[in-house]
Amino acid sequence: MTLNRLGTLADPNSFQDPLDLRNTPDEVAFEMLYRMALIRRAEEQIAEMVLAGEIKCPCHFAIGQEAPAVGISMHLRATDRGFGAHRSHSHYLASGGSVDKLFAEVLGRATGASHGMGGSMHLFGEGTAFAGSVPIVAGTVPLAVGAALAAKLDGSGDVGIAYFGDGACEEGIVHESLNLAATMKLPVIFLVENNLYSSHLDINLRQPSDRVARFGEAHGMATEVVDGNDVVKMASVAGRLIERARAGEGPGFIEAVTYRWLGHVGPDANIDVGLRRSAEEVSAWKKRDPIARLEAALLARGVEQGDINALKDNAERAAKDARKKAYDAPWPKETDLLDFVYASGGAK
Ligand SMILES: Cc1ncc(C[n+]2csc(CCOP(=O)(O)OP(=O)(O)O)c2C)c(N)n1
Repeated sequence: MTLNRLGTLADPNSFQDPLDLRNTPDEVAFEMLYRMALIRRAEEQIAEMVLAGEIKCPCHFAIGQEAPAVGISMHLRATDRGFGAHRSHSHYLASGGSVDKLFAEVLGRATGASHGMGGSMHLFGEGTAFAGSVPIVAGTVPLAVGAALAAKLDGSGDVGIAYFGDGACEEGIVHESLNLAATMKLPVIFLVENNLYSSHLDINLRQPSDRVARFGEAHGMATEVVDGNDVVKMASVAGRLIERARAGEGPGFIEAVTYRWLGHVGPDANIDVGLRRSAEEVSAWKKRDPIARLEAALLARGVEQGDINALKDNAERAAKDARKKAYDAPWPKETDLLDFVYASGGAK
C-alpha cells in the first residue's frame, strides 16, 4: 500500500509566493502581522538572553513557525482552552498572553505567567484561550479533549485546542484521544505543527509517510492539510473547523506544514546535528518566511512599507520593554514554593 505524502508542501522551494489577501481586510492582515512579529521579536530577545546566560530554563523557539498559532488565534475566544507543549511561546502570545509576563516567567520572576515557577515550558495565559503548556510530549492532546468534553457537557460552545508536533503523533495517547473525540463528537481542534523533525530526527526516518493528516482521516474527522507558513490559509481553515466544532459537528484535525529555523532547544540552528538538517535546508526554508510573505502581499496591495515597519517596530518595542521590566521584577519568595501547589475554591 502506498501512503499519501506531503509532496511539494514539504519542499521549501515551493509556496514562497506572497499570500492571497483577497478575502482579508487590511485590519485583519495587520493584526496577524503584528502577532507574528511580536512572537518573532520576543523570541529573538529571549534567544539573546539565553546566549547571555541570563535565562536558566530550557527554551524551545518557534521562529519560522509563527503562522499556525496566529491563524487559529484569530478565531479563539478567551473561554476556549488551548494546550501547548514545550514550544509554546507562540501559542501563548498569539492567544493574547502578556508579553511582560512571558519575559518575567523565563527569568523566573514572581510577576511571571506562572509566578516564576514554570519557566518557558509551563506558561499560562490567564484570561486568554491559552490554558497552559504541558511539556510531556502529546500530553496536550488528552487535556484538550477533556476540556472539550467539559465544554460539551456545559453547553458553553467553547472549543478545546491541542497544539502538538509530528513527533507527538508517535505517542499512543494521541490515537486514543482522537478516537474518543470522534466517537463523542467533541468540540476540539487537533492542530499538528508538522515541522518535519522530532528533536533531531527527520520524519522520513521515523514514519512511513511524512503526512500526519492520515491519523485524523482514519478517525473519520474533518481533516485539512495546509501550508503552515501561510497565515491567511491557516486562519481560513481554522475558522471553518472551529465553527463546525462550536456547532456540535465534532472535532477537526489540521496538519500545518511548517519549519523551525532554530534547533530543537536553544538558539543554535542545530545544523549537522542528527540527520539531514543541513544549512542549505534551513536557508531554503527561510525563503518561505511566513512574515515576509504576508508583508509582500500587503505591499502588493498598496500598503506603505513605512506602515509595515511601524507595526514591526511596535512589536519590537513591546518585547524590549518587557525584557527591561522583567530584569527589574522581584524574585519569588521561598514560601511561594508551597503557595501554588494546591488549588483552592473549586467547582460551584
Ligand atoms: C513523553 C515524552 N517523551 C519524550 C520527551 C522528550 N522530548 C521533548 S520534545 C521532543 C520532540 C517532540 O517533537 P515534536 O512533537 O515534533 O515537536 P517539535 O519539538 O518539533 O515542536 C521530545 C522527544 C518528552 N518531553 N515527553
